[in-house]
Amino acid sequence: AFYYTEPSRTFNEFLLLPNLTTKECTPNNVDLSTPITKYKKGEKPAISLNIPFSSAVMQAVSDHHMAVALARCGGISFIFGSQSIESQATMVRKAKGYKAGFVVSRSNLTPSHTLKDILELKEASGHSTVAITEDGTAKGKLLGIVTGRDYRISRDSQDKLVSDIMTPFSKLIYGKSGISLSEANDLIWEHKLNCLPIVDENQNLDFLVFRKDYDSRKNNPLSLLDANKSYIVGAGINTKDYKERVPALVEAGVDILVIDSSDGFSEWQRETVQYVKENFNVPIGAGNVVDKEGFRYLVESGADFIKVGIGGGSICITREQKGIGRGQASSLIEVAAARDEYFKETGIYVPLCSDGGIVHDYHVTLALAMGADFVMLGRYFARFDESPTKKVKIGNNFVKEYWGEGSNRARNWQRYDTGGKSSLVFEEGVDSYVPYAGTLRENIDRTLSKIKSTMCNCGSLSISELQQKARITVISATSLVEGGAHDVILKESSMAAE
Ligand code: MZP
Repeated sequence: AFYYTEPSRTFNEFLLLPNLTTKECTPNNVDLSTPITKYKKGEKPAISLNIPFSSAVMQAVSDHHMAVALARCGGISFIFGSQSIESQATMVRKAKGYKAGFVVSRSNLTPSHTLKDILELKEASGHSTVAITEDGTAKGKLLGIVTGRDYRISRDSQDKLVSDIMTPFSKLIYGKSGISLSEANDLIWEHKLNCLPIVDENQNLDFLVFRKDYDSRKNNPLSLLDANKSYIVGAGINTKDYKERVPALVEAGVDILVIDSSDGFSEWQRETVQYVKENFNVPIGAGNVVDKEGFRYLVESGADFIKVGIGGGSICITREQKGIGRGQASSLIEVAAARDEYFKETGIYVPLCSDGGIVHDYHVTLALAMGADFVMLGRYFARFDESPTKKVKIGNNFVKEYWGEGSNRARNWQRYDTGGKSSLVFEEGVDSYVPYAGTLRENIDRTLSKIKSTMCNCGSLSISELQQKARITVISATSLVEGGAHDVILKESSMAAE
């Protein structure tokens, strides 16, 4: 046997040291955009994200609702593959079908309604509702109401609503998430567009509302806004039924695939990657691996990004059950070095996704500093309203259900198969609860603020700059204690926040 001299380490064992923070190094100036598909030096990746976050390929995490919510924030979901091909393709189709806008409904609306009535309606329904008036002011004649896409009546028949109901009032032209209201106003002014921008709760453009006589063929603002009509959506596949699953997902409009496996260093993965590369023009990630050999094997098979991590997931018991795996930080450090070496040799940059084991927000920053281009999280997203699982009250607290793909509940045997029976022979994951944490948007905004702030401490305005400049130290067990509140008597309010 070969023995590693270094122990296998987790994110908890590291800290970042600050570098000089220059005056222009402020959180507002930090750019978190990141590549997720390989690219040649000097060229641009086919797909990049605005924030380095992806949600896990899990039943309890990534369905079409999560995909839309996370894409709206600039990240990506990989819709879970442990379901029938038809239902996964339907989820992809739904997520792709959701446009970056809302639907208009005239139900309950008569010409005599005032803006006040509409606002009351909004309160009563609990949905985000915006009134559209002829001149865009509260005094103008009411043209229509715009409701959130979760508006009950519209949920199953959005397309019909858009064609039947919206048209008489006004035309919606979809905008691009991530454009701020002031940028939108600049564009509107510059191109003399006679329209009303509708923004989301963060003052980012959701869409533009035009008068119904607006001729978008002559002057299509989409071309003026460098815009995607739909969100970027990923999906997980396995190495068993890929010849049937991949065509259906591609037909449904999937943008990127990932092979979801607990151990990706296998000939099955090579065959799956090669099949996709030979037959489709859709990028595919592979994994999971924890070392240089696994990285090389999958990249040389053609993978567009590599997923790193075995056994670090919060619901994972693979290390206990089978005795394989590696501390997430050690895996990432070795694979990132292999990626950099490969880049030097070939001029091809292969993005890395650090998957599993992120517990604290700062673990994301550490993962990026250690060479990850984006992270994949399960537990983190499972806590939010947008995850597909039930919210339950236990004692005085709300929790959400969260179970592993290798648990008896998910029975995703394809993820763990090493050849043999087509069934889950023993469990590698648990069924659990996680504390309910509210909406994805409010939580991710807080996490992003922390990441940006740490990046400023490290004097870095982008992820690649952080990767180059970061200075990281291993910490001792006693300095870990020093890092939390210590030697004080905590007041109750602080204990609750702990
Ligand atoms: P976490 O964010 O909850 O710590 O980890 C999520 C990751 O755990 C997933 O992306 C996946 O790689 C892994 N996972 C999912 N199911 C299991 C299991 O049942 C698992 N063992 O390890």
